[in-house]
Amino acid sequence: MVLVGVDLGARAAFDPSLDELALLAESAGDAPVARLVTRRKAPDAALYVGSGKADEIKALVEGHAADGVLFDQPLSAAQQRNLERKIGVPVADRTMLIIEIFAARAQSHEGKLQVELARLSYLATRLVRRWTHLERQRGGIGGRGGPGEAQIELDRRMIGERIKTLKERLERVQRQRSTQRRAREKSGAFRVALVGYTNAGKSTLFNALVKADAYAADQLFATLDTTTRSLHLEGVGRDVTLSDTVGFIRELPHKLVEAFKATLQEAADADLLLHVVDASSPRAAEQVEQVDRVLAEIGAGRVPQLLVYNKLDRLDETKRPRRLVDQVERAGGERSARVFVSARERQGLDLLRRTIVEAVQGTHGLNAGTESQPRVEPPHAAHAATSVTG
Ligand SMILES: Nc1nc2c(ncn2[C@@H]2O[C@H](COP(=O)(O)OP(=O)(O)OP(=O)(O)O)[C@@H](O)[C@H]2O)c(=O)[nH]1
Ligand SMILES: [Mg+2]
Repeated sequence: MVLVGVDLGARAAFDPSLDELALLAESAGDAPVARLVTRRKAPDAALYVGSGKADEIKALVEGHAADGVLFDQPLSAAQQRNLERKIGVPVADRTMLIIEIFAARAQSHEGKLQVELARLSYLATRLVRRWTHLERQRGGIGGRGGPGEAQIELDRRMIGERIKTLKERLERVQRQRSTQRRAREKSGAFRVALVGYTNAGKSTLFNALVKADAYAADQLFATLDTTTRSLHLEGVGRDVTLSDTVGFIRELPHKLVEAFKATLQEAADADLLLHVVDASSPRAAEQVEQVDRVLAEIGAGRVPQLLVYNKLDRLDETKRPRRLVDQVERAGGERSARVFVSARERQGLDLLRRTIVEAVQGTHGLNAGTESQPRVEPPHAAHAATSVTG
Protein backbone atom coordinates (compact mmCIF):
# COMPACT_ATOMS: atom_id res chain seq x y z
CA MET A 1 0.00 0.00 0.00
CA VAL A 2 1.08 3.54 -0.71
CA LEU A 3 -0.23 5.91 1.97
CA VAL A 4 -1.30 9.41 0.97
CA GLY A 5 -2.09 12.31 3.27
CA VAL A 6 -3.37 15.68 2.11
CA ASP A 7 -2.95 18.69 4.38
CA LEU A 8 -5.86 21.08 3.88
CA GLY A 9 -4.56 23.52 6.45
CA ALA A 10 -6.97 24.61 9.14
CA ARG A 11 -9.92 23.02 7.31
CA ALA A 12 -9.35 19.52 8.65
CA ALA A 13 -7.37 17.44 11.11
CA PHE A 14 -4.10 16.31 9.61
CA ASP A 15 -1.51 13.79 10.75
CA PRO A 16 1.74 14.56 8.92
CA SER A 17 3.32 11.30 10.12
CA LEU A 18 0.54 9.10 8.68
CA ASP A 19 1.42 6.73 11.53
CA GLU A 20 -2.18 6.08 12.46
CA LEU A 21 -3.10 5.34 8.85
CA ALA A 22 -0.13 2.95 8.69
CA LEU A 23 -1.35 1.19 11.85
CA LEU A 24 -4.84 0.97 10.36
CA ALA A 25 -3.40 -0.54 7.18
CA GLU A 26 -1.41 -3.06 9.20
CA SER A 27 -4.46 -3.88 11.30
CA ALA A 28 -6.25 -4.67 8.05
CA GLY A 29 -3.37 -6.88 6.94
CA ASP A 30 -1.84 -4.48 4.41
CA ALA A 31 1.82 -3.52 4.45
CA PRO A 32 2.50 0.18 3.93
CA VAL A 33 5.48 0.48 1.53
CA ALA A 34 5.64 4.23 0.93
CA ARG A 35 4.14 7.46 2.23
CA LEU A 36 3.39 10.68 0.43
CA VAL A 37 2.25 13.88 2.08
CA THR A 38 1.09 16.88 0.14
CA ARG A 39 -0.66 20.16 0.75
CA ARG A 40 -3.64 21.73 -0.99
CA LYS A 41 -5.97 24.63 -0.37
CA ALA A 42 -8.98 22.48 -1.23
CA PRO A 43 -9.54 18.98 -2.62
CA ASP A 44 -9.62 18.67 -6.40
CA ALA A 45 -13.14 17.64 -7.46
CA ALA A 46 -11.93 14.94 -9.85
CA LEU A 47 -8.82 13.48 -8.20
CA TYR A 48 -8.68 15.03 -4.72
CA VAL A 49 -5.01 15.84 -5.46
CA GLY A 50 -3.66 17.63 -8.51
CA SER A 51 -3.00 15.61 -11.61
CA GLY A 52 0.77 16.04 -11.19
CA LYS A 53 0.53 14.56 -7.67
CA ALA A 54 -1.54 11.72 -9.00
CA ASP A 55 1.30 10.97 -11.44
CA GLU A 56 3.72 11.02 -8.52
CA ILE A 57 1.54 8.54 -6.64
CA LYS A 58 1.43 6.34 -9.72
CA ALA A 59 5.23 6.41 -9.93
CA LEU A 60 5.48 5.43 -6.25
CA VAL A 61 3.05 2.57 -6.79
CA GLU A 62 5.07 1.33 -9.74
CA GLY A 63 8.42 1.83 -8.02
CA HIS A 64 7.34 -0.21 -5.00
CA ALA A 65 5.13 -2.64 -6.90
CA ALA A 66 2.39 -1.61 -4.46
CA ASP A 67 -1.02 -3.23 -4.78
CA GLY A 68 -3.08 -0.28 -3.71
CA VAL A 69 -3.31 3.32 -2.51
CA LEU A 70 -4.78 4.48 0.77
CA PHE A 71 -5.94 8.05 1.37
CA ASP A 72 -6.12 9.46 4.89
CA GLN A 73 -8.89 11.82 3.74
CA PRO A 74 -12.39 10.75 2.67
CA LEU A 75 -12.73 10.38 -1.10
CA SER A 76 -15.95 10.80 -3.01
CA ALA A 77 -17.05 7.92 -5.21
CA ALA A 78 -16.00 9.88 -8.31
CA GLN A 79 -12.57 10.76 -6.94
CA GLN A 80 -11.95 7.16 -6.00
CA ARG A 81 -12.97 5.90 -9.43
CA ASN A 82 -10.93 8.52 -11.27
CA LEU A 83 -7.86 7.81 -9.18
CA GLU A 84 -8.19 4.08 -9.79
CA ARG A 85 -8.43 4.66 -13.49
CA LYS A 86 -5.40 6.92 -13.51
CA ILE A 87 -3.16 4.93 -11.17
CA GLY A 88 -4.25 1.45 -12.20
CA VAL A 89 -4.57 -0.12 -8.72
CA PRO A 90 -7.39 -0.12 -6.15
CA VAL A 91 -7.71 3.13 -4.20
CA ALA A 92 -9.40 3.27 -0.81
CA ASP A 93 -9.81 5.81 1.97
CA ARG A 94 -9.66 5.71 5.74
CA THR A 95 -13.41 5.35 6.20
CA MET A 96 -13.55 2.29 4.00
CA LEU A 97 -10.52 0.83 5.75
CA ILE A 98 -12.07 1.25 9.19
CA ILE A 99 -15.28 -0.39 8.03
CA GLU A 100 -13.28 -3.28 6.53
CA ILE A 101 -11.39 -3.77 9.80
CA PHE A 102 -14.63 -3.80 11.74
CA ALA A 103 -16.01 -6.33 9.25
CA ALA A 104 -13.03 -8.63 9.65
CA ARG A 105 -13.09 -8.41 13.46
CA ALA A 106 -16.77 -8.77 14.23
CA GLN A 107 -17.32 -11.90 16.32
CA SER A 108 -20.76 -11.82 17.88
CA HIS A 109 -23.96 -12.21 15.91
CA GLU A 110 -24.88 -8.65 16.80
CA GLY A 111 -21.44 -7.30 15.87
CA LYS A 112 -21.64 -8.94 12.45
CA LEU A 113 -25.11 -7.54 11.80
CA GLN A 114 -23.98 -4.07 12.85
CA VAL A 115 -20.94 -4.10 10.59
CA GLU A 116 -22.89 -5.34 7.59
CA LEU A 117 -25.42 -2.61 8.15
CA ALA A 118 -22.70 0.04 8.29
CA ARG A 119 -21.01 -1.33 5.19
CA LEU A 120 -24.16 -1.46 3.14
CA SER A 121 -25.28 2.01 4.22
CA TYR A 122 -21.86 3.25 3.14
CA LEU A 123 -22.09 1.43 -0.17
CA ALA A 124 -25.63 2.63 -0.78
CA THR A 125 -24.59 6.27 -0.66
CA ARG A 126 -21.77 5.49 -3.09
CA LEU A 127 -24.21 3.85 -5.49
CA VAL A 128 -26.50 6.83 -5.37
CA ARG A 129 -23.64 9.12 -6.21
CA ARG A 130 -22.42 6.86 -8.97
CA TRP A 131 -25.90 6.79 -10.33
CA THR A 132 -26.40 10.56 -10.43
CA HIS A 133 -23.00 10.78 -12.06
CA LEU A 134 -24.05 8.37 -14.82
CA GLU A 135 -27.29 10.20 -15.26
CA ARG A 136 -25.42 13.40 -15.86
CA GLN A 137 -23.30 11.72 -18.53
CA ARG A 138 -26.32 10.25 -20.23
CA GLY A 139 -28.00 13.63 -20.25
CA GLY A 140 -25.57 14.59 -23.02
CA ILE A 141 -26.56 11.65 -25.17
CA GLY A 142 -30.25 12.09 -24.59
CA GLY A 143 -31.37 8.45 -24.16
CA ARG A 144 -33.49 7.27 -21.26
CA GLY A 145 -32.96 4.28 -18.96
CA GLY A 146 -29.85 2.55 -20.27
CA PRO A 147 -28.62 -0.79 -18.91
CA GLY A 148 -26.39 1.04 -16.42
CA GLU A 149 -29.37 2.63 -14.76
CA ALA A 150 -31.34 -0.62 -14.63
CA GLN A 151 -28.44 -2.45 -12.98
CA ILE A 152 -27.85 0.25 -10.44
CA GLU A 153 -31.54 0.53 -9.70
CA LEU A 154 -31.55 -3.21 -9.04
CA ASP A 155 -28.46 -3.01 -6.85
CA ARG A 156 -30.00 -0.19 -4.90
CA ARG A 157 -33.20 -2.06 -4.38
CA MET A 158 -31.35 -5.18 -3.23
CA ILE A 159 -29.20 -3.19 -0.85
CA GLY A 160 -32.24 -1.38 0.45
CA GLU A 161 -34.01 -4.66 1.13
CA ARG A 162 -31.00 -6.17 2.81
CA ILE A 163 -30.64 -3.09 5.02
CA LYS A 164 -34.26 -3.48 6.05
CA THR A 165 -33.79 -7.15 6.98
CA LEU A 166 -30.63 -6.34 8.90
CA LYS A 167 -32.36 -3.62 10.87
CA GLU A 168 -35.18 -5.98 11.80
CA ARG A 169 -32.77 -8.68 12.92
CA LEU A 170 -30.75 -6.17 14.90
CA GLU A 171 -33.86 -4.95 16.63
CA ARG A 172 -34.63 -8.48 17.73
CA VAL A 173 -31.11 -9.02 19.11
CA GLN A 174 -31.22 -5.65 20.79
CA ARG A 175 -34.53 -6.36 22.49
CA GLN A 176 -32.89 -9.39 24.09
CA ARG A 177 -29.96 -7.30 25.11
CA SER A 178 -32.10 -4.68 26.77
CA THR A 179 -33.89 -7.42 28.71
CA GLN A 180 -30.51 -8.56 29.96
CA ARG A 181 -29.59 -4.98 30.75
CA ARG A 182 -32.77 -4.47 32.75
CA ALA A 183 -31.98 -7.60 34.74
CA ARG A 184 -28.56 -6.18 35.52
CA GLU A 185 -30.07 -2.84 36.46
CA LYS A 186 -32.44 -4.55 38.85
CA SER A 187 -29.51 -6.24 40.53
CA GLY A 188 -28.40 -2.72 41.41
CA ALA A 189 -24.81 -3.16 40.38
CA PHE A 190 -22.68 -0.07 39.88
CA ARG A 191 -21.58 -0.14 36.25
CA VAL A 192 -18.13 0.93 35.19
CA ALA A 193 -17.20 0.98 31.48
CA LEU A 194 -13.78 1.30 29.90
CA VAL A 195 -13.77 3.74 27.01
CA GLY A 196 -10.98 5.38 25.06
CA TYR A 197 -9.08 5.76 21.84
CA THR A 198 -8.30 2.52 20.06
CA ASN A 199 -5.06 0.85 21.23
CA ALA A 200 -4.97 2.88 24.48
CA GLY A 201 -4.85 -0.35 26.49
CA LYS A 202 -8.47 -0.82 27.59
CA SER A 203 -8.47 -4.60 27.20
CA THR A 204 -5.08 -4.94 28.89
CA LEU A 205 -6.41 -2.92 31.81
CA PHE A 206 -9.65 -4.91 31.82
CA ASN A 207 -7.65 -8.15 32.03
CA ALA A 208 -5.47 -6.76 34.81
CA LEU A 209 -8.45 -5.55 36.86
CA VAL A 210 -10.75 -8.54 36.54
CA LYS A 211 -8.19 -11.26 35.78
CA ALA A 212 -9.81 -12.09 32.46
CA ASP A 213 -8.13 -12.79 29.18
CA ALA A 214 -9.91 -10.59 26.70
CA TYR A 215 -8.08 -10.23 23.39
CA ALA A 216 -5.55 -7.40 23.63
CA ALA A 217 -3.17 -6.69 20.78
CA ASP A 218 -1.16 -4.00 19.11
CA GLN A 219 -3.85 -3.51 16.51
CA LEU A 220 -6.52 -0.93 16.03
CA PHE A 221 -9.99 -2.15 16.95
CA ALA A 222 -8.82 -5.39 18.55
CA THR A 223 -12.06 -5.30 20.56
CA LEU A 224 -15.45 -4.99 18.91
CA ASP A 225 -17.80 -6.69 21.32
CA THR A 226 -18.54 -5.65 24.84
CA THR A 227 -17.44 -7.98 27.63
CA THR A 228 -18.67 -7.50 31.18
CA ARG A 229 -17.28 -9.03 34.38
CA SER A 230 -17.76 -8.29 38.02
CA LEU A 231 -15.07 -6.18 39.56
CA HIS A 232 -14.07 -6.91 43.13
CA LEU A 233 -13.21 -3.85 45.13
CA GLU A 234 -12.17 -3.78 48.78
CA GLY A 235 -14.53 -1.96 51.06
CA VAL A 236 -17.40 -1.33 48.67
CA GLY A 237 -20.70 -2.64 49.87
CA ARG A 238 -22.01 -2.95 46.35
CA ASP A 239 -21.62 -5.13 43.31
CA VAL A 240 -19.57 -3.42 40.66
CA THR A 241 -19.33 -4.55 37.04
CA LEU A 242 -16.63 -3.61 34.55
CA SER A 243 -17.19 -3.60 30.77
CA ASP A 244 -14.56 -3.54 28.05
CA THR A 245 -15.79 -1.78 24.92
CA VAL A 246 -14.90 -0.92 21.35
CA GLY A 247 -12.26 1.78 20.89
CA PHE A 248 -12.80 5.13 19.21
CA ILE A 249 -10.79 6.85 16.53
CA ARG A 250 -10.55 10.26 14.91
CA GLU A 251 -13.41 10.65 12.43
CA LEU A 252 -14.99 7.36 13.38
CA PRO A 253 -17.26 6.83 10.36
CA HIS A 254 -20.68 8.08 11.27
CA LYS A 255 -22.31 5.03 9.75
CA LEU A 256 -20.35 2.87 12.16
CA VAL A 257 -21.29 4.95 15.17
CA GLU A 258 -24.90 4.64 14.09
CA ALA A 259 -24.73 0.90 13.48
CA PHE A 260 -22.87 0.33 16.74
CA LYS A 261 -25.19 2.44 18.86
CA ALA A 262 -26.37 -0.63 20.79
CA THR A 263 -22.85 -1.77 21.62
CA LEU A 264 -21.87 1.76 22.51
CA GLN A 265 -24.96 2.02 24.66
CA GLU A 266 -22.97 0.21 27.32
CA ALA A 267 -20.98 3.42 27.81
CA ALA A 268 -24.05 5.65 27.91
CA ASP A 269 -25.67 3.45 30.56
CA ALA A 270 -22.60 3.27 32.77
CA ASP A 271 -22.42 4.95 36.18
CA LEU A 272 -18.75 5.71 35.68
CA LEU A 273 -16.45 5.77 32.66
CA LEU A 274 -12.80 4.87 32.94
CA HIS A 275 -11.49 6.94 30.05
CA VAL A 276 -8.23 5.22 29.14
CA VAL A 277 -5.59 7.39 27.46
CA ASP A 278 -2.28 6.29 25.95
CA ALA A 279 -0.11 8.69 27.95
CA SER A 280 2.87 7.88 25.73
CA SER A 281 1.17 9.07 22.55
CA PRO A 282 2.25 12.48 21.29
CA ARG A 283 -1.37 12.95 20.23
CA ALA A 284 -2.89 12.08 23.62
CA ALA A 285 -4.66 15.42 24.10
CA GLU A 286 -6.28 15.27 20.67
CA GLN A 287 -7.35 11.67 21.28
CA VAL A 288 -9.04 12.62 24.55
CA GLU A 289 -10.98 15.26 22.63
CA GLN A 290 -12.00 12.80 19.92
CA VAL A 291 -13.21 10.29 22.49
CA ASP A 292 -15.23 12.97 24.28
CA ARG A 293 -16.79 13.90 20.96
CA VAL A 294 -17.96 10.35 20.23
CA LEU A 295 -19.18 9.98 23.82
CA ALA A 296 -21.30 13.08 23.40
CA GLU A 297 -22.66 11.71 20.12
CA ILE A 298 -23.84 8.47 21.75
CA GLY A 299 -25.39 10.21 24.72
CA ALA A 300 -22.61 9.39 27.20
CA GLY A 301 -21.36 12.94 27.50
CA ARG A 302 -22.67 13.42 31.01
CA VAL A 303 -21.49 10.18 32.57
CA PRO A 304 -18.79 10.95 35.16
CA GLN A 305 -15.30 10.14 33.94
CA LEU A 306 -12.17 9.04 35.63
CA LEU A 307 -9.15 9.57 33.40
CA VAL A 308 -6.71 6.68 33.35
CA TYR A 309 -3.40 7.65 31.82
CA ASN A 310 -1.95 4.32 30.77
CA LYS A 311 1.44 3.13 29.46
CA LEU A 312 3.27 5.05 32.17
CA ASP A 313 6.17 2.65 31.64
CA ARG A 314 6.71 4.09 28.16
CA LEU A 315 7.12 7.62 29.42
CA ASP A 316 10.60 9.00 29.61
CA GLU A 317 11.86 9.29 33.20
CA THR A 318 11.84 13.07 32.88
CA LYS A 319 8.26 13.13 31.60
CA ARG A 320 6.75 11.06 34.40
CA PRO A 321 4.34 12.85 36.68
CA ARG A 322 5.36 13.53 40.25
CA ARG A 323 1.96 12.57 41.57
CA LEU A 324 0.23 9.48 40.24
CA VAL A 325 -3.20 10.85 41.00
CA ASP A 326 -4.48 14.37 40.50
CA GLN A 327 -7.46 16.35 39.30
CA VAL A 328 -7.56 17.92 35.88
CA GLU A 329 -9.80 20.51 34.35
CA ARG A 330 -11.80 19.24 31.38
CA ALA A 331 -13.30 21.08 28.47
CA GLY A 332 -16.39 22.78 29.79
CA GLY A 333 -14.73 23.57 33.09
CA GLU A 334 -15.50 20.27 34.75
CA ARG A 335 -12.92 18.40 36.74
CA SER A 336 -11.99 14.76 36.60
CA ALA A 337 -9.72 12.67 38.73
CA ARG A 338 -6.75 11.35 36.80
CA VAL A 339 -4.67 8.32 37.67
CA PHE A 340 -1.44 7.23 35.98
CA VAL A 341 -0.99 3.51 35.54
CA SER A 342 0.76 0.88 33.50
CA ALA A 343 -1.74 -1.84 32.75
CA ARG A 344 0.94 -4.04 31.24
CA GLU A 345 3.37 -3.70 34.14
CA ARG A 346 0.49 -3.79 36.64
CA GLN A 347 1.63 -0.48 38.05
CA GLY A 348 -0.70 1.88 39.89
CA LEU A 349 -3.62 -0.54 39.88
CA ASP A 350 -4.18 -0.41 43.63
CA LEU A 351 -4.33 3.34 43.47
CA LEU A 352 -6.75 3.09 40.54
CA ARG A 353 -8.92 0.65 42.47
CA ARG A 354 -9.03 3.03 45.40
CA THR A 355 -9.97 5.93 43.17
CA ILE A 356 -12.78 3.85 41.67
CA VAL A 357 -13.96 3.00 45.19
CA GLU A 358 -14.09 6.71 46.00
CA ALA A 359 -16.12 7.32 42.87
CA VAL A 360 -18.51 4.49 43.68
CA GLN A 361 -19.00 5.84 47.16
CA GLY A 362 -19.37 9.30 45.70
CA THR A 363 -16.87 10.80 48.08
CA HIS A 364 -15.76 13.39 45.60
CA GLY A 365 -17.37 15.10 42.64
CA LEU A 366 -15.58 13.45 39.77
CA ASN A 367 -17.07 15.29 36.92
CA ALA A 368 -19.73 17.14 38.72
CA GLY A 369 -18.56 20.57 37.75
CA THR A 370 -18.76 21.62 41.37
CA GLU A 371 -15.67 22.67 43.29
CA SER A 372 -13.65 19.66 44.25
CA GLN A 373 -13.11 19.05 47.88
CA PRO A 374 -9.48 19.21 48.83
CA ARG A 375 -8.36 15.74 48.32
CA VAL A 376 -6.21 13.80 50.73
CA GLU A 377 -3.52 11.93 48.90
CA PRO A 378 -3.64 8.26 49.79
CA PRO A 379 -0.36 7.39 51.51
CA HIS A 380 0.24 4.77 48.85
CA ALA A 381 0.30 7.36 46.05
CA ALA A 382 3.22 9.25 47.49
CA HIS A 383 5.05 6.00 47.88
CA ALA A 384 4.30 4.93 44.30
CA ALA A 385 5.34 8.31 43.00
CA THR A 386 8.76 8.02 44.56
CA SER A 387 9.18 4.50 43.32
CA VAL A 388 8.65 5.43 39.66
CA THR A 389 10.67 8.58 39.64
CA GLY A 390 13.51 6.63 41.26
N1 LIG B 1 4.06 -0.36 27.18
C1 LIG B 1 2.79 -0.59 27.47
N2 LIG B 1 1.99 -1.15 26.54
C2 LIG B 1 0.71 -1.37 26.86
C3 LIG B 1 0.18 -1.04 28.14
N3 LIG B 1 -1.13 -1.34 28.13
C4 LIG B 1 -1.40 -1.87 26.91
N4 LIG B 1 -0.30 -1.91 26.14
C5 LIG B 1 -0.17 -2.41 24.77
O1 LIG B 1 -0.96 -1.61 23.89
C6 LIG B 1 -1.53 -2.42 22.86
C7 LIG B 1 -3.02 -2.23 22.82
O2 LIG B 1 -3.59 -2.76 24.00
P1 LIG B 1 -5.13 -3.19 24.07
O3 LIG B 1 -5.37 -3.51 25.51
O4 LIG B 1 -5.47 -4.19 23.04
O5 LIG B 1 -5.79 -1.79 23.72
P2 LIG B 1 -7.35 -1.45 23.52
O6 LIG B 1 -7.54 -0.07 24.05
O7 LIG B 1 -8.19 -2.53 24.10
O8 LIG B 1 -7.45 -1.41 21.94
P3 LIG B 1 -8.70 -1.72 20.95
O9 LIG B 1 -9.53 -2.82 21.52
O10 LIG B 1 -8.00 -2.11 19.70
O11 LIG B 1 -9.44 -0.44 20.81
C8 LIG B 1 -1.09 -3.85 23.16
O12 LIG B 1 0.03 -4.13 22.35
C9 LIG B 1 -0.74 -3.80 24.63
O13 LIG B 1 0.24 -4.77 24.99
C10 LIG B 1 1.06 -0.44 29.09
O14 LIG B 1 0.71 -0.13 30.22
N5 LIG B 1 2.35 -0.25 28.70
MG1 LIG C 1 -9.55 -3.73 23.29
